[in-house]
Amino acid sequence: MLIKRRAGWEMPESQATPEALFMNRRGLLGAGAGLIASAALPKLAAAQGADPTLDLYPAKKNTAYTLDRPVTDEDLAANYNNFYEFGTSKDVVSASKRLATRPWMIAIDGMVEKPMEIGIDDLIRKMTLEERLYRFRCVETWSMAVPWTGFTVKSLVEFAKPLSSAKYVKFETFMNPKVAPGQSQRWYPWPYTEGLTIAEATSDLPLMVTGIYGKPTPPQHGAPLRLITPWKYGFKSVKSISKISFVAERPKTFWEGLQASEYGFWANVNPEVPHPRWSQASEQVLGTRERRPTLLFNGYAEQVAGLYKGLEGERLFV
Ligand SMILES: Nc1nc2c(c(=O)[nH]1)N[C@H]1C(S)=C(S)[C@@H](COP(=O)(O)O)O[C@H]1N2
Ligand SMILES: [Mo]
Repeated sequence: MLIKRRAGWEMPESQATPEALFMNRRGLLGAGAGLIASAALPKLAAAQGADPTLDLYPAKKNTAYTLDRPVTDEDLAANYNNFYEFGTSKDVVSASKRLATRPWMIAIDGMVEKPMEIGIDDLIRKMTLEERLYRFRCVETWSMAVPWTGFTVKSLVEFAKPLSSAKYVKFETFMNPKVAPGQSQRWYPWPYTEGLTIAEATSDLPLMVTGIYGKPTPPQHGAPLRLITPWKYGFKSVKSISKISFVAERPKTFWEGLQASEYGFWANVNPEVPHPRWSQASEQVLGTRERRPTLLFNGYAEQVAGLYKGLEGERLFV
């Protein structure tokens, strides 16, 4: 495969996958493509009206979360995105406008007292929105700092009432290749899937994000609902979620499905554990010339290190 060389920190995650793997995937994944229930498919966007939850913004600021750097410029964050469903470049703004984010159903299923489907606006109104400033760190080594609006994953878990047999929460992005051209590339293990342990999910930091910069999330940032886990690499923060499942087995994540040696389930930020193509010792702060030293757990060690006691044998930082 021809690999186009770019400045180190700009080399995208897409270059992780050797062509051989692409070819295998193409063969393996052909069969399942027709099985998605059409009722649940997000549609192509027509002229979309005002967001039905606009009255909830700006949400109350949670001042417990502070930054060690300025907030990233809004336009910059909104025009430098990873969203492979709409292309592998950082410029997905116009392509992602094809995604109709209303109506939008979220399935909550698996090991729960009562599986359900709930409209995004009903779900949001059952939860308490708050705004938090978080650092964000992509494995490609760029970083930003943004105000997210959302509700805690912990409150979602309480709402879903999982059975004690559930050990993980699995999050899946919508699936509709007619809207998201990237999903026609069948060598990727769509739908984009991520997961957390129940212990991680019910800790304080993870957010189900519905907004950014005091407004509902624009499509390119993962509307209408995405995950944010600020102590993990950005690929954990799955966008445009349509299904949340409580399961007993560790879910196979999208990037693990592509290249397990480079992208694992845990993906906790650690400056001392390099990725094969990126030293993780420092990060490039978006919109500045500044490189800052990477911090263990992206600076959130105090809040999350305890989650990994007894798991030292795991590949916690890949
Ligand atoms: N569904 C989906 N979610 C995704 C991705 C993706 O390609 N598809 N990219 C991930 C990666 S690698 C990063 S760094 C962040 C980028 O989030 P942002 O574009 O809002 O900054 O989204 C993550 N969530
Ligand atoms: Mo990323």
